[in-house]
Formats: sequence, structure tokens, C-alpha cells
Amino acid sequence: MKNIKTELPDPSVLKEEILKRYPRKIAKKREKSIVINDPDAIPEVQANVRTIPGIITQRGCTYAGCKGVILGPSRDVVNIVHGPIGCSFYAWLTRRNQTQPPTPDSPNFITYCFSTDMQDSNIVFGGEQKLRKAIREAYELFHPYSISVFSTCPVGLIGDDIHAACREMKEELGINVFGFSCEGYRGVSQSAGHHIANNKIFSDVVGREETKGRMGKFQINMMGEYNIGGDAFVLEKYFEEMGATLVASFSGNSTIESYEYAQEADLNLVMCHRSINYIAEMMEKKYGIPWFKVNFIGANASAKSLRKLAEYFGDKEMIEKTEMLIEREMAKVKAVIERVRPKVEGKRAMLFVGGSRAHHYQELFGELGIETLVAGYEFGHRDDYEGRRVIPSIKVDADSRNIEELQVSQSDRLFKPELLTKKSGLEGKGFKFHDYEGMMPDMKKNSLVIDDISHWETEKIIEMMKPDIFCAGIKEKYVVQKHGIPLKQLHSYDYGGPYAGFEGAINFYLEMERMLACDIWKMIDAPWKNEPSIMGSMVYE
Ligand code: CFM
Repeated sequence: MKNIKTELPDPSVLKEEILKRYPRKIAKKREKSIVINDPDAIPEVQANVRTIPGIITQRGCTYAGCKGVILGPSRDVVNIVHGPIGCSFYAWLTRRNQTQPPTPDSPNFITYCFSTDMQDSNIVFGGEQKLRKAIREAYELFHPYSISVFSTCPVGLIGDDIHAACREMKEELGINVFGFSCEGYRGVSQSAGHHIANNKIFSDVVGREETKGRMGKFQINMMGEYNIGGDAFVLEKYFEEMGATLVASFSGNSTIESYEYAQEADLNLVMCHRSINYIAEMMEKKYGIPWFKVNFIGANASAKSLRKLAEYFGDKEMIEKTEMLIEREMAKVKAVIERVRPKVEGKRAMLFVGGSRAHHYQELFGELGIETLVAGYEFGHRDDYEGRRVIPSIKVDADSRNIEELQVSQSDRLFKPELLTKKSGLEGKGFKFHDYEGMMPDMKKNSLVIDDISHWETEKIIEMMKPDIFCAGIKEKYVVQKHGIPLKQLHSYDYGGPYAGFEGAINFYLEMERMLACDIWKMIDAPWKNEPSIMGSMVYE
């Protein structure tokens, strides 16, 4: 059996070790993305820049961020992927976002794949006609509420005008048809796809239905919650119990139809800041709807977010109901923490997930006394690390300039000045809006922060720090487990979940008990560790 409590190496030594093996130019670049944290004087992290070719990134592409992440979870829209069939891997449920249509015959196209299946001849002679045909065919077969189209890399390269095709089809079919120029290469990661999706939903969908009328006394939108493993279902129950009406959810368990009157909300709650802050900002400008950041991962974070929501509306009854909910749920949470915490306390975690979860899940680990040694995002921006205060100082490079910034102005008819008055009143009392502080203030001094981690860096930190658990995705899972370290997938939850809210927190504690309260992983050695083998290495400079 191996010693599982090896000493924690000084991170600067580890950083040097990592960089030493890179060619000089690459080391110079990576150095800026590997930083030693100091919560009192947060250092700058290089983020949202191009990945070094060949380094083996965790990242996905722009199209994945637009289609898979933002639009994927909406159920009443036929999402057509315009491109070769290989790209249509992302046309289907790759992300475990669940949905619950109100009745069995309500539209739900989430389980379908729609692709134009471009062939060589379409690349040579153009694919617009094929796209028009596909839109028509989808309409005739399914009569969906709306249809959207996603461009993949070859479409951008050959110059098909998907937007012209969408406009024509919108006219012909009489439903909303809109397209996304989200070719995989558009940006440096999924993040560009989020922005492109936000822009188009904002310009072509939100506000289409001008007046829906009040649906409840306290109306909210939930933003950046994608219902992975049923997380949104948990939160919907809480909102209902508090007396808050959910107008639209961007985009877990959602419909495009509901986005059309999302401007009716009195407040936008932002869960995943990275993927959805653009719409929240634009809705505030155009309609006057304030937003603040929430986090429903972790029992304490959930309580804090629900309290803030109740405080925003300031309604006595809602505040009472919220307190009752928190008290009831916290009693259950505490009982499980008391049992699980002594078994896992002091264990050490590493988290590498897209743009939010590497931060949010530190809350859950913290509740169990598990320390985060190293964390990083695949595609977060500097504000997700260092907080929104750095936004004005972020350099806009050519890659970011490539993504359109919409010019938004106040709507004459739909702007709600009373919300702005409410907002400034609350601000006077110290209530915070636009308030994402980022990951680093919540991490300990000398913890490591690594943006867009490479395969080599992953192996090195595991080897040198020997964490007890590693959180990432399916691409990393088996590599990490071969090191004798259990991996918890935080994208798909490994078919578990929900992990949001109080009941989600309990699910996660129990999962950590299963994964961490036994040392079985540490007892396994890969066969090649005990048998002789031939090894070699190569350095390129
Ligand atoms: Fe936001 Fe997400 Fe995430 Fe994200 Fe994603 Fe995801 Fe993620 Mo996978 S929107 S940034 S692009 S919280 S799919 S639901 S788990 S990488 S950390």
C-alpha cells in the first residue's frame, strides 16, 4: 500500500517542474496561466486566449458552446446543425440536460438529432439549398414552435449565408427561424459560442411577445442553469414554495416560447456567470431588469441565494416562507454532514471544469472540510477568476473582437423604470448587483490556479500533489483513475445528481462518502508499475 498522505509540495516548485519541460516560448506563455493564488492580492491570470496546438486541451469548440450548451436544453425548437454529420455528435443530448414538458403531448425535440448532413458536393457547390430543404422538411414533419440553425466550420469556410436562408424560411413558414454563425473556429473555445448564442436569442427572440401580462406577484428569470442531472427541477420547487414565479429559464427545462416574454421578469438571477452574463447585461440596458449572481451549489450558498432573492422583493410573506424552507432543509443537510464529514474531512480536491463549476463546487467540498488544492476553468475569462472588477482592464484581442458586441438601447415601450428605482434603493442599503467576485477570493493562499490546463500539467500536478479526488469530465476520467485517483465528472455528474440546492447537496455528500471514505483507489497499481517496461522521452526545443 502506498503512503496516501505525502507532503504538499511548495507550488512554486511544482510550477517550475511543469514549465521546465516545455520549449521556452511555450513555457513563457503557459507561465501566465499558472498562478499561485493570494486571496488578499489577487494575481492576474491569463485566460480566454488561444490554446497551444498539440498541448491536449480540455476545451471544446464555439459551436459546442452555442448549440450544445445554450440552445441544447430548450425543448420546443428544432435545432438544425448545418454541417457534415460528424459535427452532429453535438446535435443530440450530449449533456444530460433534462426537461419536463407540461403534458405528454407538449413539444419536446430534445431527443432528436437534426443535421443537413453536408456532402463533398455541398462543400463545392454550396449548401444553402440543402439547408432550406432541411428547414422545410423539419417543419412539415414536426410543426415546431421555431427552428434554429447552427453553422459548423465548413459552412463558414465556404460562405453559405445561413441568415438569408433563415429569413426566407421565416417568411415562408410563418414561424421564427433564426441562425447562429457559431462555426467551431469562431473563437478560442466554447465561450465564444455562449456569446454568439446570447446575442441571437436577445436580438431575435426575447421581447417578441410584448405583453404577456402578470403571471405572478414576483416574477423572475433563472439564467445560466442548464438542468444537468435535474438541478433546475430542485430550484423550481424552491421558487414555487417561496411564491416566486419563474417566467423563463435560460436554458434548463425551458422553451423558446418563454424567452419571447422573458422581459416580463422583475429580476434576473445569474447562476453561471460565464455563459449568460451577456443576456443579463443586455436585458438590464434594454428593459431595466436588474441582475445579481446566485449560487445553488452548496447548502450554505443555496440558503444565501434564496435569502437574497426574498430580500430583493422585500415581501414579508416571502421572507417567512423562505426562512421556513431553509430551516427545514438545513436540518436534513446538517444530519448528513455530521455523519459524512468526519469520514472525509481533510481530503484534498482538484477541480477543472468549464467556466463556473470549478468555482461553485468548492462550496460543497468546503462544507465537508475538503480542501481545494488546484482549480481552473477550461474557458473562463479573467473576471471568472479575479472578479468583475477587472473587466475594464481586460485586453480585447483579435479573437474576442471577432465576436460581435451588440449595441443595446433602452426600449421605449418595455423599459421598466420602477425596477431601476428599486435597484438603487436596495443598493443604498448595501445590496449588491452585477456582483461576481470570481473564484480566486474563495481559494486559499498558495492554492494553484491553472487556466486551460494541458494533459502534461494534469499528470504533473497529480504526481506531485497526490489529490484524493479529481473533478473534470469524461475525457480526463480514465487517465486520472489510472493514477489511482477517483474522478468525479462535474459536467455530466457521472449519471448522478441533482447536486443543486439542499437535496442536491445531500446527494453530493453521499457521493463523496462513497468515493472518499475508502482508499480502494490508492491500493491499485497499474500493471506496468510492477512489471518491467521500456521507457523513453523526447524534448523538442
Ligand atoms: Fe456554465 Fe455549464 Fe459551466 Fe458552461 Fe460547459 Fe456545463 Fe461546464 Mo460542461 S454553461 S460554464 S459550457 S456551468 S457544459 S452546464 S458542465 S463545461 S462548468
